[in-house]
Amino acid sequence: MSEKSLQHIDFSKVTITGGFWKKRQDLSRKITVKAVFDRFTETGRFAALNCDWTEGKPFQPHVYWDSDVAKWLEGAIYTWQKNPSDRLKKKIDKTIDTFLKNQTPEGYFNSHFQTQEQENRFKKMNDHELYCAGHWMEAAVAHYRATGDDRFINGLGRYVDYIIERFVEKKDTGFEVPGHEEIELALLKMYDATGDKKYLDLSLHFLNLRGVHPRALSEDHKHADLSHYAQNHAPVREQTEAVGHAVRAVYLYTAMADAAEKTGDETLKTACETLFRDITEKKMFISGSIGSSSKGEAFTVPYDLFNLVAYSETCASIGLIFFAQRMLKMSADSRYSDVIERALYNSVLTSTSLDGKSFYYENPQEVVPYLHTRDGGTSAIRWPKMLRSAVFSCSCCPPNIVRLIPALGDYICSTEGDTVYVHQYMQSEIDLGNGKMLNIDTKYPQNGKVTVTVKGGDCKLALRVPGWCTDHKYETVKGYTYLDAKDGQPITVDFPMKVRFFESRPEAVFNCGRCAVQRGPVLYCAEARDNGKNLRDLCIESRCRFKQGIHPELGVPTLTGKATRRVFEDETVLYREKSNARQKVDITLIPYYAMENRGEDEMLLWFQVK
Ligand code: FUB
Ligand code: ZN
Repeated sequence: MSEKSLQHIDFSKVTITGGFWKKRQDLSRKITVKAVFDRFTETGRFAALNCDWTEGKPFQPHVYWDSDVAKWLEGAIYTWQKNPSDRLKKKIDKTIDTFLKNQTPEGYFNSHFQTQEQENRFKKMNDHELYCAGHWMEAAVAHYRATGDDRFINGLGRYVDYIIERFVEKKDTGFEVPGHEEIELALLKMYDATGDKKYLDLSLHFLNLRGVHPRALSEDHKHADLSHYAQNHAPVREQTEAVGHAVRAVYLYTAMADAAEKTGDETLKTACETLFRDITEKKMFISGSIGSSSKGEAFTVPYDLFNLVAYSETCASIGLIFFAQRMLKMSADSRYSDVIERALYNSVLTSTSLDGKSFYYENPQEVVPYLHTRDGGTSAIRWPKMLRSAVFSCSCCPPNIVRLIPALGDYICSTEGDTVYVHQYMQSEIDLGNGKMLNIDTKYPQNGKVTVTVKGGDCKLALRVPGWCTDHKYETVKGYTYLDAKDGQPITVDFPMKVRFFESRPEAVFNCGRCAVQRGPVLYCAEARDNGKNLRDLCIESRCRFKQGIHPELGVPTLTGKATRRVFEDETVLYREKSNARQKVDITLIPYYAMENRGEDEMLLWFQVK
C-alpha cells in the first residue's frame, strides 16, 4: 500500500445522525430493503439459490440472478449492521445458509449453470459466472466484517481456490478474463478483509490478462466491437478512453485504481487518471450519469450527451462513485469527491422513487412524453422508460441502491497522518480511532454551513470546497482548504448556497444556449405539471431571484422564479415568421431527484436563460 494513501474511514465507524441523508437511510431501511427482497422473492430469485430448478417449473434462473441476490444481501448486511433487527437477520442467515448448502464440492456456485448448463461451467465469457462470484464475495466480506463469523467468507475462499485451479493452474476454461468485470474489485476486498495474498494475485491475474487476448464475447452478442464492449481491446495500462459497457468499465477501473493503490503501480495509476478524466470531462451528464447509449449500454464518443435518449444506467453512476472513491484514496483531489457528490445528489437519488419502492434502470435526463410514442413505442431510437419500476427482468440497479445507501458513511471522511479530510457534508459522528471523534454538524444541502469539531486531540482539517461553489473565501489546494483544529473547538465553514446557472462546453451540442439550474449540489428540473407544457420554450431571467419553498404534493424543496415563454397562439401553423411576443410566467423547479413521481410528465433540466 502506497504510504501517501488516504485511509478512508469506513461506514461502521460513522453514524449519520440527522438531516438529508439520515432520511434517505431511514427510507432505505424501512422500505427499500424489504421492497427489493419481496420483488426478488416473487420473481423466484431467492428460490433459485436452492439450485433445484428443472424444466417446466416457473422462474428459470438467469445467468445474472445470483448477483441481484448477492447485492441485496450485501446491502441487507450493512443495514442490519447499523440497525440490528431479528427479522432482517433471519433473511440474511437463510440466504447465506442456502448459498453454502448448494456450493458444489469444488466450492462453485451458480444457480443458472448448476441447473441448466452443468457442462458449460466457465465456458462462456459473457455469462456472468465470475461477475456473480464477485458479488457473493462482496457480500461475504460485508458479513465477515459485520459479524466476525467466517463461515460465509470461507465458503467464498473455497470458490476462489477453484477459480484459481481452473483459470490460473489448469487454464482449461473457455475464456481468460471475465466478460463482465466485478470479480477483480471483489477479490481486492477479500484481500483487505483476510490479508491473504492469493486474492490480490488473482485480481492482478485478471487485470493483467485483460486486453491481451481480445476476442468476441459470444456469437449471439451483436455489438459492433465485442472486445471494446468488455474493455478487452487493449491491456489495461494502455487504455486511455472509457469504452464499451459502462458498468463493466467503471467496475474494471475501480479495481484498477484499487490495485494501483495497493501495489504502488504508477503506470496503472496514470491509466486510471486518464480514464477518469475522459469520463468526467467528456462523457458524463451533469447529473453524474454515464453511459450514453442503450446499444451495448455503453460509452460512445466524447460529448454524446443527448439528454432525450440518454441511457445513463443507475449501476454505472454507482460504479463511477466506486471508481472516484478509489482515486481519492491515491490523491486528495476534490475532482474525485466532487464527482461523488454530483452523482449522489443527482443520478443516484433520482434513481429511486420518493416512496423508496421503485427504481430507474435508465435515468432520463429529459422527458418529452409524446416522443416516446414514436412508431407506437417501437422506434429504432430507444427512449428511456419515463417511470420507475419495482423490479426488472435484469434487476441489477435496485440492489445496487440497497447496498450503497446504508454504507454512505464510507464517503464522508479519510485520514492521512494527522490530517483529517472531510469529503462529504453529512450530519454525522465519526470515530477516527485512537480516541478521536469527529462531529459534523450541518443542514447541507439545505444551506452551506458546516461545523466540524474534533474531540480527543488536535489535528489538521482538510475540508472540501465544493466544485459548484465558485465564490468562496477559502484558500485551497486541489479543492481542499486546510485548517488547524484544536481539540473540542468547532470550526465553521460556509459555502454560499445560492441558485447558480451552469453551462456546458460548446461540444455538448444539445445543451448549447441552455443552462442547468443548481442550488448547492442539487440539480433542479421543471415538470409540465407545475409549469405548463413545452418546457423548452421557457426562458428563465438570468437575474431571477428564486424563492425557496416546499412542494405541496411532493414535500420536496422548490425554487420559484420569473421566466417568459413565447406566445404562439395560432394552433394551425407549424412555422411562422419570428415574433418577439413573450408572456411573463412564474416557473416552479423541483429537485431533479424528485422528477416523475406524479406519473409520466414532460421534464427539463437544461433551460434557456436570458
Ligand atoms: O449484466 C449484468 C448487469 O446487467 C450489468 O451490470 C448491467 O449493466 C446490465 O447489463
Ligand atoms: Zn443496473
